[in-house]
Formats: sequence, C-alpha cells, structure tokens
Amino acid sequence: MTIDSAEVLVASPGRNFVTLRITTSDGVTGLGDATVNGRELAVASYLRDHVVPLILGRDEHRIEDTWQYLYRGAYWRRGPITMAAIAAVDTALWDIKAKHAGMPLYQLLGGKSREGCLAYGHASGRDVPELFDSIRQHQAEGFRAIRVQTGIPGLDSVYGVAASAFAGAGGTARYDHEPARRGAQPVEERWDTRAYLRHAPTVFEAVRNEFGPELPLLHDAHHRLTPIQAAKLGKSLEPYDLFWLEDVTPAENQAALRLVREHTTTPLAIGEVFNTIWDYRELIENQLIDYVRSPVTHAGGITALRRIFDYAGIYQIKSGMHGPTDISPVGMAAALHLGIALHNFGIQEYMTHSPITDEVFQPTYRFSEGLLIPGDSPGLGVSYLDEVANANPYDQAYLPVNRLMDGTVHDW
Ligand code: EZ4
Ligand code: CO
Repeated sequence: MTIDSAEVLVASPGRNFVTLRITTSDGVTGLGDATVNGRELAVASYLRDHVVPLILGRDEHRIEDTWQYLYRGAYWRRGPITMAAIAAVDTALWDIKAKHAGMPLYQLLGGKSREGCLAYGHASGRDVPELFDSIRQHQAEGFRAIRVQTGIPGLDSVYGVAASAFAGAGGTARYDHEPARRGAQPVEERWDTRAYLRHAPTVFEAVRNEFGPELPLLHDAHHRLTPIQAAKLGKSLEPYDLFWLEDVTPAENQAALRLVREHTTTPLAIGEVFNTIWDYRELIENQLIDYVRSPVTHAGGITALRRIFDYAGIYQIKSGMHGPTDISPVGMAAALHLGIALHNFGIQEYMTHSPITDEVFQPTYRFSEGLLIPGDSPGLGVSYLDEVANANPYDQAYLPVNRLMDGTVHDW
C-alpha cells in the first residue's frame, strides 16, 4: 500500500489553518497540522511544491524513513516552515498507521500512562477585578491550573489579555485571547519592561490572597526580557509559587538561561517557537529549564517531539506542549495522544477552539474535570469537513509587532 494523494488544505474556520490530508491506495486517510501563525502560505507552498511530489507512491508505513528523507534529504535543515511541513506528514502517517491497527494512536505510542492530561486555561483581565472574574469563570469550567496575564498601567494593550477587553480591538467574546488579527499589516503594540516588572508581582500577590496557595498558576513573559530582567522577575515571583514562568528571554541564546537559573527557583518553561532538539540541547543538558514547550505541529511531528521528550526525561524535565488556538484540533489531538502515553508529561496548554473550528475538525478528545482525554476511535480521532472549511476561505492575518515606548522594535 502506498500514499496515493496528499492534499494541502488552507481555510479559515474561525482562524487560518493549514492541514495536510494523505490518502493511501487502500483508501485510508490521515491528517496533519502545518499551521504557522501569520506565515501559513509559506508552509502550504513548501508542502504543495516540494513535499507532496516526493511522498506520492511511498510506503505509508515507513514513518521514520519518511521523516529522515524529508529532514536530511532537503539539505536545508530545520526552521519553522520546514519542520511544520515535516510535522504534518509525520502526524498524518501516524494517524494512518493507527487506523490500520484499528487503535487510538496512544496505543501505538505505548498506551496510557495516566487517566488524562492536566490542562491549563488562559485567564486574563485589564485589571485585577477583571482577572478575578476570568479565573473564577475558568474554575467554573473545570480548569485546575490557570495561566494569569493582565493589563499593565500605562499600556493600551498587552500580550495575553483578551482582545475584546480592549475597546475597539475587534474581539467578539470576553475571553477570546487570539493574538493574530486579520488584515494586510500586523497591528503594533507598545511595551514597557520596567512597568511590567513592577506590576507583575502585585498581580500574583493579589491572586494568591484571593484564591489561596493550592491553585497552580502559570505566567508567560513572552520573550520580552533580558537575562538579568528575567532573573529579577523569577525572584520577585518566588513567594507566589508559580507552576512555571514561560519564555522569559528570547532563547536563541540558550546560555542566557544559565544566568536566570542561577538567580531563581521559579520553574522555567521554554520553546514554543523552537523547532528541533538542537534548540534545546544546552537547556536540557545543563538542566536550565523545567518544561519543554514544543508542540507536535512545530517540532517535526510525533517522531521528533517524542525524541525531545525522551531526552528531557533523562533530566527530570517534563512536557508542557504549546496549545493555543493556532494549533489546530489535529495538532491538539496529536499532542494528547503523545501526552497521555509519555512518562514525563507535565501539563497541556488548552485554549478552546471556536465552534466553527470544531465543526470542521470534529475532534473526539474531551475536557473533563481539568483533564484532556484523547478520543478512542482509531487514529487521531479528528476529521476534516471540506464543505464547512471551504465556506471559510483563507484570510490574511498577522501576529502583532511590538515596539518599546520610544519606537524601537522589540520582541513580541
Ligand atoms: O503567542 O500562539 O503560550 N502561548 C503563547 C501564544 C503564542 C501564539 C503564537 O502563534 O505564547 O499565545
Ligand atoms: Co507562550
């Protein structure tokens, strides 16, 4: 049996997604997520023009060989576009293999290591009272771990705070933090690191006073700090016992995390923008982080991400897969099959998709009492309804660009 067709599906049901659908000569289909937020069409072209022609006619069972063929065979290695394309092929082939076996994918990855995957949701507010409402709402929905982001006095809009909370920002629902905005140009935001460093500890102090010491709390600094600023933030948040502090510095410079680590015991998570095991080498070997943030979609698929987690596990570092709305339900399903099977699972980020997104992908995973549980149908347990998808064509959208108060471009 061979790969008979591979279709690159680009649509915007709620937001833009790139999906690969592979069909075998005996009529089995598999899905893979290749969405790179704000650069979707580059992955679609990489797949259509350079990957699909190479995989037609290949044995669909040779997942490892296909991975190596696409990674080493391109000569030009790594990078988010390449690795998302490889991830989509890899995920679709695992979906197909599990369907052939008649088993949910997690069975092929070693079976369940736990009952479900602990998930965290995104609470946010422009100010503390709004944040408290959002935390309460998440608790009422069943979340047992919560990411906390707030507005900062003096700044108009801040990463991680629901767009609709800001007047005129175009959001439609109260808790819809969706950072990509439709339009031909990215919106620009302003950032003040000193104001943030002063404000953040006061927010966590208020949250601990209101919600007590038990609730696992997470926070994302979104790559905005220098190493010494990151160290200061980690130290100032220590009294509030965070589950993790995420992306404190842009980590192209892995050694920067050593400086942070030397100054704080706040657990560190990093890597949602990484795409290979090499991006983690120093961080893992030197035990500079506690959680690996890569999702299946952006790190070369299940085959490659499993290797990163096994490597991390040697050092007691756990998984904390990226799970925003730009990871499609296909990418989320893949994450859950892997997460439930892994020994060193830590936590799963979970921003619920819009109803129209779920209508296209028909996910069978479910959220129950704070846990995400993959579906039990053969394969990944996701579908793709062309009719619904095609009624929502691609619509250009970009992540924001960030500037300091004096206009200097800064990390977003
Ligand atoms: O900014 O998914 O932890 N989550 C995040 C996300 C990312 C977006 C980028 O596409 O940092 O909100
Ligand atoms: Co993040």
